Amino acid sequence: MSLTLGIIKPDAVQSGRAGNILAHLEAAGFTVRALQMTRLNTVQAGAFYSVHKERPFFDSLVTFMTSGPLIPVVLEADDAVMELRKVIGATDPAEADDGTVRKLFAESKERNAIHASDSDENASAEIAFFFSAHQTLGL
Ligand code: FUP
Repeated sequence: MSLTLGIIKPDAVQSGRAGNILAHLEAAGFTVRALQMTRLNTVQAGAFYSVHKERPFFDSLVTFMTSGPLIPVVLEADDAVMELRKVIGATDPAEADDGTVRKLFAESKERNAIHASDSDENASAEIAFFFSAHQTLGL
């Protein structure tokens, strides 16, 4: 078993889809190991997406990610990083496979409902970004 970080993004929280997305992830075989609702400020969102800081969509992405509450969730499964990437689908919901979270729940390429870590290394760093030691003691 391994861990990954998912984030139910502000669009999905605001539109009342968070519970359905969590249910979808559990039905897909993930176990929720830690979860919180929080908000990011501009510095925090910029740091989280710093890999994209030179991209034209960066400022808009940061504005979106700071627009409301979001729900980081630590998920466990066999090959969790790869499995969650499969279950969420392509970045743009218009290109996502049927049955994926983004196809079912996302509004657009930017407002795309969910984030998933893209490597084990990034999963560890992203879990530590949102969860402190006492929240992950059992992991
Ligand atoms: P993903 O790993 O599928 O979340 O996608 P990326 O890491 O490539 O992009 C991170 C986020 O930037 C996406 F979730 C949405 C946003 N983005 C845009 O808004 N426009 C783009 O053209 C690409 C990404």
